[in-house]
Amino acid sequence: MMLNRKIVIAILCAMSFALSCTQHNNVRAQNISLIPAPVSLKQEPGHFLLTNTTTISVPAKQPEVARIAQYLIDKIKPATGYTLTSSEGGKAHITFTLNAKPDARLGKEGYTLHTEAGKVDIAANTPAGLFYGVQTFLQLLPEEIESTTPVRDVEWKAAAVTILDYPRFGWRGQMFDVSRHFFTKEYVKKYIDRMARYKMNRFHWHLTDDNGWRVEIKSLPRLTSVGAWRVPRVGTFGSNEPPKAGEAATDGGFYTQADIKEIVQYAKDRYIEVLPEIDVPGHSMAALASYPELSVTNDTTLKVNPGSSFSTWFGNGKFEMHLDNTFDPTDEKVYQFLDKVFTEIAAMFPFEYIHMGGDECYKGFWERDKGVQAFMKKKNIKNGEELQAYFVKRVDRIIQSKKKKMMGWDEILEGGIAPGAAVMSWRGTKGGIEASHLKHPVVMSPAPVYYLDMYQGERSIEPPVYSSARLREVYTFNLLPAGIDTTYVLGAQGNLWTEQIPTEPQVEYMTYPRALAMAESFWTPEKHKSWEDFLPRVEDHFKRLDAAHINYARSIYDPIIAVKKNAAGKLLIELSTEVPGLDIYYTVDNTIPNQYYPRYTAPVEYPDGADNFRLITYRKGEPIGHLISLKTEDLEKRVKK
Ligand code: TNX
Repeated sequence: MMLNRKIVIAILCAMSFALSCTQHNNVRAQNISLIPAPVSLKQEPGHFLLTNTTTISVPAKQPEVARIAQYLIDKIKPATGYTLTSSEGGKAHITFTLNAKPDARLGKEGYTLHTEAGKVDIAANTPAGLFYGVQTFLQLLPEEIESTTPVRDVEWKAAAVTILDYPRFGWRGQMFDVSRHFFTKEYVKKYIDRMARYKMNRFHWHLTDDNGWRVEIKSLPRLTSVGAWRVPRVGTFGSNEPPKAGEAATDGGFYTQADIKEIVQYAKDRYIEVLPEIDVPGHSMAALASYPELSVTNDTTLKVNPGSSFSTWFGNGKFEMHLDNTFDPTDEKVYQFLDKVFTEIAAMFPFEYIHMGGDECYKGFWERDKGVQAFMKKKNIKNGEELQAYFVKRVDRIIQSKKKKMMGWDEILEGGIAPGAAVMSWRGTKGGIEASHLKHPVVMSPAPVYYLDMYQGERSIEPPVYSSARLREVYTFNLLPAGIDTTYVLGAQGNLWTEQIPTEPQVEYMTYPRALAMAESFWTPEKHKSWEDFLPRVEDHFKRLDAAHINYARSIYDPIIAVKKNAAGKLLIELSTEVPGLDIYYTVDNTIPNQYYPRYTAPVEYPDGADNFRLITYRKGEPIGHLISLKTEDLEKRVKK
């Protein structure tokens, strides 16, 4: 008996030793599923149990830390029904510590987190670090913690761990375009809160474009009384019917300056800086519909665009605009206008940068205008690019006069970059590489991979966009391309353009899960990243997103379909999946495929005379993907030459 007990104890010790020695970086073991994966994590046996008597202690006279404790209390309450209390100093179960002597490993945003039976210690050099420690702690609790209503019969356990964590990049951004479609102040807050949950810290707010001006500028009231409103349309954005004569512009909205202040504070409370974008000189139809005298065409019939077509795209990034959506770079009135805009913007947004757009500016109306030609001759400006560079430099001076730094899309490199300007690389990574060599700060947000408006799964059932970015591509993308000078890379971001995103559920569908892949790419050391390890964690987080009622996309479960022609000229269909372990069932006879139909094992030769190829994925005997149906002519169109 005695001996047996000794043996049992010896085995238990050996097990606990083995466990305490397991050094996971990208862990999912033992019910731990963290996104982004921390720098280092050590799991120990046991857990911390959260109860309605759990107490929190914060350092004395640190209202900011007390506020973070309150954030934790507020997050825990809906699901658990517990109202935890926090007090200054003294003994408690959960302790927040601001390191008296900074821990050099942690920097400005890192933290250490230790959990064990009866105790949680979160320490950091800064409140931001503590906030991220809280986010990690919340992810250690069961997924039901995300519920907005009480969940019974859950043991609120957090595995015992020791975590050391800090970010790879200081700029971890998400851009939200509220011009193409307007989203309410409440929803913008939701979007920001969800960013913070995954340790994102820059909210780039695309506030103006052809389809709506969304920020109140008190000295220029028409920008919102006219520019925030367009005629209502449902349909495919880009092919909508143009405004009809006399039709009322009833669709849209804008944020008052009070709204903006509220959102900036809300973001700040979550350690997120807000980068406002005023997109000029192109993409400005809403502003010019309000003040038509500011373009070279002075077109007083111009209306805020309701998603109707006004341009032709020739490929290779070449395009022509049929309506003038461009400010006149030769008119002093334009700079007076922009001075007013940026004065008010600078007062509303405390962040050090202001984004001035600068992308996709059509120069045709300028080039055809006699006045502009004379101006260029006088100033020895040789072409449209140089004229845009002249404009951008003037804007840079305005922005600097408001004690802010300017950022722009990578077009601001063309014709010579303004001194001190930072570049957002969107046309792939080459703009980023170039700017880094010119010693200008860079944010990497290359299309299509970091474009959250791209479709993420099987094309026929995803929104109509021009290119794709699947989760695996987003996750495995190397955001530091060969040849870039990394000293100038501030970080990276994902951009949610909303031409094809009219609703809140669709915002979520396009953002998640890809924002999780970006969050990990921007935070976690590159050497710890692994797609095989990330994928099951994403699936664990699907349960958290479900509990939080977030409409994430399940497109990863849909098959990847490639069509070729074989030597006999027949269609050959090759199927694969992003997620391992899925079965694909298909039919070619207009019936609905399921587990009783053929399972895909090798490329399928599509029979002559068939009308439809239908397929669906299963996992462990259960359907998991969408039912997909492709007509023969769709298959023909997909043939890879
Ligand atoms: C290009 S990215 C744009 C946006 C569009 C986006 C759609 C950039 C600077 N310009 O205006 O919304 O593509 O994917």
